[in-house]
Amino acid sequence: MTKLSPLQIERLKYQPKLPKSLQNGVNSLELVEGSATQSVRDQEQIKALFANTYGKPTVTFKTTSSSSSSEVRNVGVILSGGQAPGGHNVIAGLYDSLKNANPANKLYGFLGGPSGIIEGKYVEFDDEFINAYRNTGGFDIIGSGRTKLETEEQFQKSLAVCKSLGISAVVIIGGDDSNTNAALLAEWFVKNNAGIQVIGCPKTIDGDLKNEQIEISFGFDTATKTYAELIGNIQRDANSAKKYWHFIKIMGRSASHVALEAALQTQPNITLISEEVEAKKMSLASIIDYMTDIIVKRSENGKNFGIAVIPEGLIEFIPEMGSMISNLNDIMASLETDSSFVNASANEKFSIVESKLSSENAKVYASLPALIKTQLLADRDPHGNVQVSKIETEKLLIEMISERLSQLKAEGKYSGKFSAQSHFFGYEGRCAFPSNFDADYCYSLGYNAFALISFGLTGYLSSVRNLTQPADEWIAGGIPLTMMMNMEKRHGEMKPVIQKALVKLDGPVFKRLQDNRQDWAMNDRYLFPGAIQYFGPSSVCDITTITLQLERGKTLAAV
Ligand code: FBP
Repeated sequence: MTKLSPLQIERLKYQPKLPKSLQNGVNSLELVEGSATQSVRDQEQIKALFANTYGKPTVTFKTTSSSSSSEVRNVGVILSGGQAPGGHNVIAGLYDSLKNANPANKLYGFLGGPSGIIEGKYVEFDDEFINAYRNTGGFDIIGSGRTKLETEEQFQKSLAVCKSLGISAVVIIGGDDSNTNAALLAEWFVKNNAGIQVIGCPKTIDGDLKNEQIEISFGFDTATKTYAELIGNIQRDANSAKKYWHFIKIMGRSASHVALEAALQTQPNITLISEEVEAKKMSLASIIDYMTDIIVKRSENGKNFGIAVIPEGLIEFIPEMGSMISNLNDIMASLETDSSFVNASANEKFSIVESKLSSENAKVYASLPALIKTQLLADRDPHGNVQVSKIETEKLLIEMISERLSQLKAEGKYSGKFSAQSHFFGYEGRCAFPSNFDADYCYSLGYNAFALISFGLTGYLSSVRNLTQPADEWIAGGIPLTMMMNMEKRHGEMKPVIQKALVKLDGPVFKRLQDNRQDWAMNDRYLFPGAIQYFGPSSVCDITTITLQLERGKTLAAV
């Protein structure tokens, strides 16, 4: 038997909290329907593509005094996309809910992400299996993957696998792209009278799958607290040695929610926010100017050290880069399978790409260091996105700032010392033990997913709201997936996808950074959040993120 760490042993005993409405199990629930919904944009196109699942009402649950019996159901579950703390608890919540409703119910886990349902690779869960994973981080219980479920052949194969196991509902735990898959599969199953429901669960550390009904995706809470701990530690190191500038890139493929939250928790000297860069049309040169200016001013105050937080997706939001990358994504859709390109040398690849890009975009591409040019050509993800985690923006910025400082030195405008360290915090936070918040939230999402299934719903996202209140007061329900969709270009074609939530520049979260960043730049107001605490006072163990608190109109405790 595998040896467990002391924390693992204690966390296995933790009993996650549930909203009051779910505490008596799904057999004592009544469904409350809200009003009909429509997609966030492109209503006519989305309605035409989702003729059978479009326009459904939002739903919530109410407890009834009577308890109904529940028919036997077999359910399949898939973990999809990047890991996020709490995924195991979604499965544990789903399992407990389904077994509580009827002990004859079965839960199957598809292995390795969406490909598991296509290839018929699965496990059946039992108590012993589930119990070993309660309140643990990671997705290793069944693994994850990024296969996109979208073709007729994939749907047919999924149907055959579900039929062979007697599965009448599938739960897909994923981010915006994976829940787009869930919506497509739900629609296809209804259209083909398959009798199989599909329910999504909002996962992603990036925090960009949210809206009025989905307050936050799971994993964001734990991941940002983990990154904030690491930044705090580095800040103390920088403040002790006073010799390095630390450039810290933080995950968040598109939106900067993770960087923003980690910055609010730690108060570094510089925080870049991609959405602001895009809105202000800041060129790469102007970002370098902005950062260099702070570095020079701090140096004049005798501080040749500091902390800069950079969102992972920054490069795509710099207008000239974004336009070049979008052009490049279209070109790469065909070049990736072209053997003469695949086998070409690095320099040949650069020339081929430059010859295919528009002249403006080719100039931008050509101006980049070879390292970044190569990283920009790395494989796209299955959704056609450039994999920004592989682009070392933090190194690009360090290189360009060093050059600028050398120029200033030569002109007698800078006499400091610039020594930089680069860091990328991403994978460090995705599989941490879920915080109490994520442990409770995920368990509730999974438990609630079965409630949606038991009412025969399909094409819904499991929703648990009112999250800044104690778990007792959380509101469980469901949101039609089509409500969150719009049309976007993927792999060079317009496709229906769930709209990503980006940082709102007129919202309270960004405003908190904006109001403080000048002060934080020059005066060191570093905060040291320390490691996530699982046992101890509620004021330390149960607080949610600053983002969620501000977005829900809570007043923050003074810092
Ligand atoms: P999801 O959107 O699937 O949750 O993944 C988000 C993420 O963690 C990003 O922050 C990061 O860019 C990406 O995954 C990295 O993906 P991979 O694990 O494939 O390297």
